[in-house]
Amino acid sequence: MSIAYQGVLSRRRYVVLLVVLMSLFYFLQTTLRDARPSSWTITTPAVQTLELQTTPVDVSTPLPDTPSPPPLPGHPCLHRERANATLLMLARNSDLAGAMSSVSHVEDRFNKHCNYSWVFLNEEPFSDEFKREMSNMTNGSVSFGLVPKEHWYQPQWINEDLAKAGRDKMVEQNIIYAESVPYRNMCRFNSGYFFKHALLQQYRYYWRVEPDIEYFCDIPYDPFHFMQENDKIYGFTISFFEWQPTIPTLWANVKDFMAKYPQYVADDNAMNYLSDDGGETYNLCHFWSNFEIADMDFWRGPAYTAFFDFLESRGGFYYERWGDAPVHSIAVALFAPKTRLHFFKDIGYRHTPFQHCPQGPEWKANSCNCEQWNTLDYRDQSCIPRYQKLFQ
Ligand SMILES: Nc1nc2c(ncn2[C@@H]2O[C@H](COP(=O)(O)OP(=O)(O)OP(=O)(O)O)[C@@H](O)[C@H]2O)c(=O)[nH]1
Ligand SMILES: *[C@@H]1O[C@H](CO)[C@@H](O)[C@H](O)[C@H]1NC(C)=O
Ligand SMILES: *[C@@H]1O[C@H](CO)[C@@H](O)[C@H](O)[C@H]1NC(C)=O
Ligand SMILES: *[C@@H]1O[C@H](CO)[C@@H](O)[C@H](O)[C@H]1NC(C)=O
Ligand SMILES: *[C@@H]1O[C@H](CO)[C@@H](O)[C@H](O)[C@H]1NC(C)=O
Ligand SMILES: [Mg+2]
Repeated sequence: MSIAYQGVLSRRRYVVLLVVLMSLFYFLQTTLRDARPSSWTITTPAVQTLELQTTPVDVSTPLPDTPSPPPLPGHPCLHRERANATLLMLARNSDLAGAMSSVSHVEDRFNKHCNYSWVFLNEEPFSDEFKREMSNMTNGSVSFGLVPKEHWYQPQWINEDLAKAGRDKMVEQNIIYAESVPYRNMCRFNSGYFFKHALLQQYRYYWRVEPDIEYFCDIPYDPFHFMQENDKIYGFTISFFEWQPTIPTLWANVKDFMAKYPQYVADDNAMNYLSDDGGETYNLCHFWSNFEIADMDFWRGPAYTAFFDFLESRGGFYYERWGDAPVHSIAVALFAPKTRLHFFKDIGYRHTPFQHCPQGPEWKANSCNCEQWNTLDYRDQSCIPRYQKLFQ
């Protein structure tokens, strides 16, 4: 399937969705005008929803954390060496069309200027077609890695009867991917193993890219250099609430871990992003990990190694359905000072069904092609208000 054909399909779908959402938006704007929040509302919804809420919201200028670098003449990699970093995609051979679409977005908006390498990982060998198509889409070096079996499949020591009971319970609760073991393999791999892959040992930073994502804006600076120069370990674009039934005992285990290893809990951490009662309960906020620009040396370090090993020993990746998003988010929020996190608010990004569209002057400067009202940031569903409150 050609990229052009994919583009037409997704454009048509996007237009239909846009029309539906806009009608809803205008309907709600007129009928719910009195309910308009005067400032950010901080509430935990009882039920998570996969649809963008369309109630009008205040999209006033966000509070600054670390500002983006000022625009430089020319492109982001002019007269500059590449950072110690790679683009990274985990994919199946069947993801080819979506993978091509994602790579073309990243190349077009950023990497055609820089030639950062791409690493593709899969628990099965990539097809010749997949390798040929990907190699043709970038001038960066491209490598294809096989995930070792012990980093992917459900370990022998997991009690399959218990795991099956956990999956069945989630099916009853209508949880997405409730019955899927491969999905659990993927979440566990992305939580604790990808950065151990041989092909990634030579790199410090990675930028995670999934099939079928979109970038809306030019990225006029190098986010890897930004991370390094500002001592950041974790960058995100979208933050909202996790589905509680996928992680019933995760927070209890996090509390056990903190009690056992208090030395890993950072001073000036971002606990108030994760919890509204000082750590007693988890408010379900997490960074959506399908976009991540992060430092693998943090994942490889003592705090995260101890944390992942502890969670792994509890079996929750299989008995429940712990996601790599809450696991990563909880770790970076607790085991590093909050100043080492970064909201890439100038990077326009979509992973269906949510997107982040820049609100400031960079929308125009960076040739964004998203609708500014269509952004998750200030909805009741978003955790960005809690993140920004950390820096008030
Ligand atoms: N090799 C391989 N990659 C997988 C597998 N399952 C998921 N992935 C990849 O893991 C990442 C996350 O999987 P997704 O299926 O996108 O999960 P999601 O983002 O929670 O859900 P979607 O809404 O379906 O996108 C993507 O990069 C997928 O390509 C698998 O069984 N094998
Ligand atoms: C990227 O690769 C192309 C083709 O090899 C080359 O012409 C270009 O100068 C490279 N750019 C950078 C920044 O490495
Ligand atoms: C991709 O393939 C086309 C022709 O098939 C070729 O002209 C082009 O140079 C290739 N691009 C890269 C980056 O390899
Ligand atoms: C690779 O670099 C060449 C020379 O700069 C350029 O013409 C071509 O478009 C680039 N290919 C891709 C896929 O960026
Ligand atoms: C890049 O980072 C990795 C991980 O920290 C390190 O092992 C490697 O030596 C670094 N490479 C360079 C060229 O600095
Ligand atoms: Mg996905």
